[in-house]
Amino acid sequence: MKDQTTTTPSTLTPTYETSSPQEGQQRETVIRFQLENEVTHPAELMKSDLVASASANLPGGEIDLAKMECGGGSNKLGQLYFKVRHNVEKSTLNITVVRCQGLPARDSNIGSSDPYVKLQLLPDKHHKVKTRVLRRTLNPVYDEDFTFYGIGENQLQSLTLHFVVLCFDRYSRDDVIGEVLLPVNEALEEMTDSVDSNNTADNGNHSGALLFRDIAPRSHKMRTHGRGELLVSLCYQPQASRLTAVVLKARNIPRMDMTGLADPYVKIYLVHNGQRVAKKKTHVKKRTLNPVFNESFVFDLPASATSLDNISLEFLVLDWDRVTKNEVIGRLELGGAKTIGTALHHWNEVLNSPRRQIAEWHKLKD
Ligand SMILES: [Ca+2]
Repeated sequence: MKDQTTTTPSTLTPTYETSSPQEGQQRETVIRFQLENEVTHPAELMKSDLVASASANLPGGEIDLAKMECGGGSNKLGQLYFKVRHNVEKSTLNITVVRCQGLPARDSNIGSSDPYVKLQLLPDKHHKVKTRVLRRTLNPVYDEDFTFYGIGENQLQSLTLHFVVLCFDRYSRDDVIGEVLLPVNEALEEMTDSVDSNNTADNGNHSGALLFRDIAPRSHKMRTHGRGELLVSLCYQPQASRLTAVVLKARNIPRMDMTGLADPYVKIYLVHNGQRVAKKKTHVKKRTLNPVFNESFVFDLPASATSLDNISLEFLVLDWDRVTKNEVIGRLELGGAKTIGTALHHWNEVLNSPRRQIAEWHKLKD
């Protein structure tokens, strides 16, 4: 099992209690922390990142099997089912990740996926918890409880639940299937409504109510705001059979961290005949959306490459993350048959002006 705990930021004082799952029992992960900081821009977060999605309630706790078997409705990313409870006396917020249904198959070989769910309370993203990974299923049932301590009633309106559904990958980066964002207040109201409408209220015991949301694409915020732009400079030296790439800077990087910032760095691959033959990377620039790198990389072309005909450079801009795997923000490919737009223009300039450093801005793509 992966590490449950996260690094402690200076403004919070969390402790963790994790009990191991036993057969037939819910596993419970308890997180205690005291919010000392006030929220920075909750309203702004909501505006751009909140994904409005279908909000119909399922009757308390009941699963529509017919719907489940045909993949859970029209959303191709599936649905997430969960429960949210707040205990005023104890100042605890309890979230149960119940299950997902109709997830897309990420492993085409077996037509399945190894999904798990990450949960954090925004705006402080440092307290991530996650469910266990369930193997080879598109309808995983987790029933895992996560309790956040030290959450008073007055804090509820500034907090947002952020679920990310991922597919575990043993060999590479875990794949993000999608996400659900929901203000805590809204979730609690819906829990209450759901209980009332089903007439199962039992002295504030909301165990019968179950919320669900469509899982939205993770790229939502990137589609809205773009993936940012990258300024790179290239120089081709035919005699030395060498290509120099300078990663100068990037701008308008999307807010990967929900704190309003990102920690970008750039990976560069030299591609020959469709194969990545060399790899370099810049340093990570922490907490910025407009990083300045100014790092130069020299690529010696493969001996069999007598020109730039079958050569291209692939730039990947990634967001470094202390807790989870680094996520790709955007890509740029210079050279190669599919190059168009500014990339094609830039590449032609480089070809036509050997031994000159030529810089150009490029929009990052997915
Ligand atoms: Ca980050």
